[in-house]
Amino acid sequence: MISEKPGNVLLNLLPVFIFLMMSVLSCTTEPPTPKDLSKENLIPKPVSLTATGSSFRLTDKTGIYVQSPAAGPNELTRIGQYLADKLKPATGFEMLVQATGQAPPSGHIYLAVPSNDPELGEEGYELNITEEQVKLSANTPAGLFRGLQTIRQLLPAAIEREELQPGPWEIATGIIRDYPAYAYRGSMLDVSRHFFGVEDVKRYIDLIAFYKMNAMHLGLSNDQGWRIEIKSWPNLATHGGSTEVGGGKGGYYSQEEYADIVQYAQDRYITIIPEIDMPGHTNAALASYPELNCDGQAPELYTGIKVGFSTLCTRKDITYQFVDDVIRELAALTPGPYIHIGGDETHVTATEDYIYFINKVQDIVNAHGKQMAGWDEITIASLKPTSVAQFWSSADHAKAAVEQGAKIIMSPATKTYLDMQYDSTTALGLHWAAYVEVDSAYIWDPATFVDGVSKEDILGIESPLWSETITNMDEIEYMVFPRLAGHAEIGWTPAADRNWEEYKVRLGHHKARFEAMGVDFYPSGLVPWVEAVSDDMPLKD
Ligand code: TNX
Repeated sequence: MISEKPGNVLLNLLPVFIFLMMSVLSCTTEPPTPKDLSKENLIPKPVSLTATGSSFRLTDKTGIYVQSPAAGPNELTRIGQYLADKLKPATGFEMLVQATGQAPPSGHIYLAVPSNDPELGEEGYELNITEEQVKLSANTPAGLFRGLQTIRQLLPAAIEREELQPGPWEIATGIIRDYPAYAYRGSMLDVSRHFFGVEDVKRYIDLIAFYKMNAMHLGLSNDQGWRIEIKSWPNLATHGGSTEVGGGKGGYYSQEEYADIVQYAQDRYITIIPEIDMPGHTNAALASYPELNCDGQAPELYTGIKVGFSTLCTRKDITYQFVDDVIRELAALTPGPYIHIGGDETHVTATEDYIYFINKVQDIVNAHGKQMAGWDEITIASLKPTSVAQFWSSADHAKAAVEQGAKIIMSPATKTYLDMQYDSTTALGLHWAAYVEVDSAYIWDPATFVDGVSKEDILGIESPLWSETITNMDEIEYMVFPRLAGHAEIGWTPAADRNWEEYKVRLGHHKARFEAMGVDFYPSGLVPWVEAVSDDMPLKD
């Protein structure tokens, strides 16, 4: 054992000393620092903002008040506690969360619902910041939750750090009124080509929540793996989930673990959209149960990255018994409205068999109380207006959705596929659709991308991360960031307010936030990255 030298002990105490000094300073009644709300680098950019030039300062006396009893004190208290927990590590402040029937005293954060403000809709919020109070109001708890992300972004980036930081913790004063352009703003993580555990999925959820997304699509099955326990067909997970691309050990979520993910997402007002891909992309299921194959022979498990070679046997009754059991168990675990049935790249399914299959599966999904979502190929079947087509490449399929009155989720591969390489030097990912640099991922408009598909036909936008080449959380983050921030803005901010030249400057300031959150990101040469300012730096490494 090496004993510590006295000098080292003093050095180790330095952060504590600085913190004590800052605490003393923050207790004195200094005048508020002038600050310009319009210079803050918010992503997504808010719909409207008025700056009033001063600031509100968080101190160890600041509390969080939630309006009670509206919408049930428990839910609002939980949201207030979420904010308190986010702010605590870096500030060291133990913010007390308390319910109140009246306007709270000066010096605090106040969360209020409902605000009966139709313009704000389901997820909008109004943030009214004065020297005396930060008041966040919304029609719904979901709206408050989105607004809390704005409060995080208005604080110095160091607020995201896990260790104590010096502050000061000031928020520019003014009024923000903000609400999303599209109802659906999501991302997909393919957990089947490579398996990612519960903690990785939760981190992904937290990261998309920071950019106000509200949907997380999980690719739970594919040729290379089946990742969710199905109690009535147990081999799906135990055998079908036992490997992954490259031959690693794979894995699957037990129903309890999956329910935990769903709850974690729900607490962040994020809907989980589970996908079981069929009738193609089914080798893992076919390998687990021979009776699902037309010839009754189970194939070997598959660990390569080819697509389009497998199909369920669409004319066997047992196939629909299987689909019914899987959808029933999944629907019971799914509070959200959609079950995604894949339906893509069925190169070895005859077209008439494919249409027959999708029509039957749509009925099964509906019978279990859910709406069917599927990749754009499903539009060649007879879609109900409640079904949703996810556009990834075919304009004709997108138009077929519109003709049938079904809504569209926009995921053009050339713009939103997060597994597409940034350029020819990117080590991870693929490039069959395009190289997608950070500017290209941002510069497009869902409402004009496909001729004949307009904003009213579109539910929203989603960025999928396919995981053939992605094996761990660092690699996930590198492909997702910073492109996902741009996709989040496309889904939230009106098209007329979006401009790459202005956006890239705001994005440049998010470098400090990525670093504070420990997010591994691609430092594109197209973005004017801004180094963290000194008060955003950690006190120690
Ligand atoms: C196409 S897009 C696929 C996926 C692959 C992806 C790789 C779509 C609906 N299917 O199976 O993982 O390309 O980029």
